[in-house]
Formats: sequence, structure tokens, C-alpha cells
Amino acid sequence: MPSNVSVAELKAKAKELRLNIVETTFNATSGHVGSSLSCADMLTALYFKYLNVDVANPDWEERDRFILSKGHCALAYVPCLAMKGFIPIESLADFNKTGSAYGMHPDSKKIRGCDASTGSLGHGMPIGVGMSIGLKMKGINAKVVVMTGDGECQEGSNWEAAMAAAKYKLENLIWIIDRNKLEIDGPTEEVMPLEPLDKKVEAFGMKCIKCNGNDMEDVDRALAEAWETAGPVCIISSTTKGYGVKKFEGDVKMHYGSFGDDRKDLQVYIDEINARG
Ligand SMILES: Cc1ncc(C[n+]2csc(CCOP(=O)(O)OP(=O)(O)O)c2C)c(N)n1
Repeated sequence: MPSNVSVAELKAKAKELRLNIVETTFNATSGHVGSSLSCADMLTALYFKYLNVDVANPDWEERDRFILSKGHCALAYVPCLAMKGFIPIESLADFNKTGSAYGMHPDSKKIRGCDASTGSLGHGMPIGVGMSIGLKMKGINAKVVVMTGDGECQEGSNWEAAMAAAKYKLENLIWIIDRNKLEIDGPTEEVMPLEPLDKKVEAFGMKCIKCNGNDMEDVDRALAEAWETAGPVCIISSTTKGYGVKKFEGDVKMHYGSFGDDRKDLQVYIDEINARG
């Protein structure tokens, strides 16, 4: 059951997450900042309203599961887990430094509250399908949410998993595609066209819900619908890569970016994020 959290509260949390993403990028000297900013609203809504997880007991068997298949966005995921209380917020200062538990890609053996180690794209959906079947066999009524990138959808394993999700009628599986329309080296529609993505998803036997993934009200509406639907369900979350900092928005070079080492540059981004609604 989603908790009773207002859109205004979620928006404030998403802003806090964006601030943590840019601060963590600065401390780490570089990172997948554009990709992380695009999915910040969705991650916030999941962790602060929808996912039924227990910070005191991360291995609780009945919990909802979340798999960040676009694992290069640990830069958003780890700060989100820290804000939720799974890990100390101070540890973000060491993100991706030698000896830190938190690298550019998440390691579930080292991160409290992390359900799957990811980073090699195309694995989240197959893992999610397996988890979902396992929960069903045990009679546990928990959601399994997988977030992939859109470029990542070019990996065939996602579609094999989608086929299996329909066959096994995985009512609790939710696939979220962060549709920021850019991958590592250009627009998805130039590199390997995905459209009509909604029709493809539906043809694989999944209900498709669309939303503006950088508009918290719309994110909330889409997740509420997905939570109430007997799945498998897919949310195509239309976003902007780098959302929150104008200079990064839609710039493929900010897929993996660096701010340099002058804190004054970082302050410009912090001010912009703070000034936005
Ligand atoms: C199997 C595999 N191949 C290549 C990579 C390198 N890689 C990291 S991110 C990325 C692009 C991902 O694009 P997209 O799925 O659109 O996600 P976005 O960063 O735009 O959110 C690639 C190719 C990888 N992590 N895994």
C-alpha cells in the first residue's frame, strides 16, 4: 500500500535528491550525472511513497523489491537510499573513492537496502522476472519494480523477460523505462530506433502507462495506476536527461560528466536547483 505522502512533499524530496546528486558528483570528481538527474523524480516517488520497505530490516521477506537495471545511476540511487535512512548520508562524501562501499554501479552485497547488483545493462528485467516468480511461488504479495534506461531496451534480454512476464502472469511486476531519449552516444532514435515503444510493450503482453517523468504529479498518477493494476505493467516515463540544470539538459556529453574542481561552479548548479520549483 502506498503511504500517504503529498506531491508537494515528494517534490521537496526530489529537489533534495538532485542536490545530493550534484554534490556527490562534485566530490567524486565525475559521474553519470545526466542519467541520474533524469530519473530522480521517479526514484523519489518510489522510495518516499510507493515501495513498502523497512529501513530497520532491509531483508524483510515481504518487502517490495526494486532493481535499478540502469545501474550506472548509482549516483542517484545511493543518495536516495541514504535519504531514506538505509545508509549514512555522510558516506556519500566517499562515493566512488577507493575503499568506499559505493561505486559507480551498485553492489547489493555492500549497500543496505539494495536488492540487486547491476551495471551490466539488460539484466534487471530478467532478475525482476525471477524475483517475481519466486515471490509468487511463496505466496508473497509484494511488488517487483525494475527501472531500465531506454537505450538499454536495445538489449534483447529485456524482451525475453517481458515475454516470460506475460506467460507467467506476473501481476506484481512493474517495468519502468526512463525514456530520456538519449543513450551514451546520441539520440536513441538515431542509434537504434525504439518507437513505437508503447505498442511494442503492449505486443509483449504488458499494459503500458505513459507519464511525464519529471512532473511529480504525473509520476504519482502513473505509479498509483500501476500499483492498482494486475500486471505485468510497464511505465514509459518520459524525461529529460540532466533535468534540473539547464546546462546539462539534453546534452549527451553530460551522460557522464565532470564539473571540475572549482566549488563556485557547483554552487551555480545548487542555486539553480534550489531556485526551480
Ligand atoms: C551490457 C552493457 N553494455 C554497455 C554498457 C555501457 N553503458 C553504460 S550507460 C550506457 C548507455 C545507457 O543508455 P540508456 O539506457 O538510454 O540510459 P541513460 O543513461 O540514458 O539513462 C552504456 C552503453 C553497460 N553498462 N552495459
